[in-house]
Amino acid sequence: MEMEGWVSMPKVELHAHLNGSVRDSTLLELARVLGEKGVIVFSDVEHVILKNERSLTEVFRLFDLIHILTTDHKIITRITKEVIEDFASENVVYLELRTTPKKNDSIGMSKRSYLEAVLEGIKAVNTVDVAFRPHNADVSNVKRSSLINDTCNGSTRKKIYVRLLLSIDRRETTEAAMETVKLALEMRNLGVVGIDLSGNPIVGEWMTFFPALKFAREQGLYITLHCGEVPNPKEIRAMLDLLPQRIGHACCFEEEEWKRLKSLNIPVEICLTSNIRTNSVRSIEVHHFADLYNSKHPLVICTDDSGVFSTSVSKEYNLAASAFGLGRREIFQLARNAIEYIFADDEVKRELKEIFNSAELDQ
Ligand code: 6MZ
Repeated sequence: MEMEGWVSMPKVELHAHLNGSVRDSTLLELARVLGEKGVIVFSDVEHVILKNERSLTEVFRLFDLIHILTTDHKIITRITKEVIEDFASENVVYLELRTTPKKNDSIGMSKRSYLEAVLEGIKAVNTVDVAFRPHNADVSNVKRSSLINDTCNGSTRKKIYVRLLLSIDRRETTEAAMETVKLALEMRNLGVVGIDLSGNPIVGEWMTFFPALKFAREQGLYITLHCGEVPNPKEIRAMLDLLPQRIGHACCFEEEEWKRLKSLNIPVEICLTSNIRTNSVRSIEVHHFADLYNSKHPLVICTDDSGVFSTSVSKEYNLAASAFGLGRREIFQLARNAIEYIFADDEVKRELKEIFNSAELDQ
């Protein structure tokens, strides 16, 4: 199938890191400005941004560079707006965007003000209607009755649901992680639905994050964890014992861990290009997608970092289809199944099902 076919299909994106999803053109523009100010040497970073294959370690070095480029409330607002518009332009109808609230005293940034800048970015989106507050909160940001392709003033408007997950970086302390969870709880009626644990998988100890994650779970926040990006059986077991509502990656699982995951039926966020580029999985032919798909384990195809890995949800669907011999119908069904694994209420699920049903009739 042509790329256009994947682009036009409604899609659900559940694993996208804000700073990993920034357009190259924006990163280059930001690098140029910082180069002129003498903060960085533009030519040094240019080739790093226009990248290719890179190891997991190099990816985390790149994130440190991206964070230098995006350190500013205004820029956080801008990239949030652009990232949502980019996903919406390829017909993602439900997006869970995750980001790590950052504290930076030198520019007067707190975790809260960082998150407020993200929320500003959501409100600034103008190519598409954005529904980001839970239904039981204020719904004035978008007409409740409007579905996708709502006709407004004679023109057709698209709609995207956006929910936020706050990430805890594995470099953080227990206190910093706890601060993120408390912030998520305070911002619940503004579309924050859950907590993610991410960052360099060889950094940090599970017991550092556990108290904050346990607290988040007890408070009813949804939890998704980067799990098994590197071999670490002890941590994988502890993570599954927390009963997260989803996990990301699951690249380095052994027999025992697969058994446990499958018996718990925890949905897996699959990021094919990311896993291959970072060498977390040797090649697409041996990717665990195939086994999970064949055993009907809940999974969802996601991008991880569409900017860093030069991908999109459409490209990931296309890759899954060609690598595993799946047709449009099967991929459509996978996207529709993902509705069950989203961190939103039944009303949103019902509306998304309607969107998929009408898209199916259009085929
Ligand atoms: C683990 C990852 C990741 O939060 O600054 N991140 N963590 N594994 C991955 N696989 C390649 N890709 C991204 O977005 C960037 C941050 O997301 C996490 C890292 O902590 C990275 O610094 P935010 O918006």
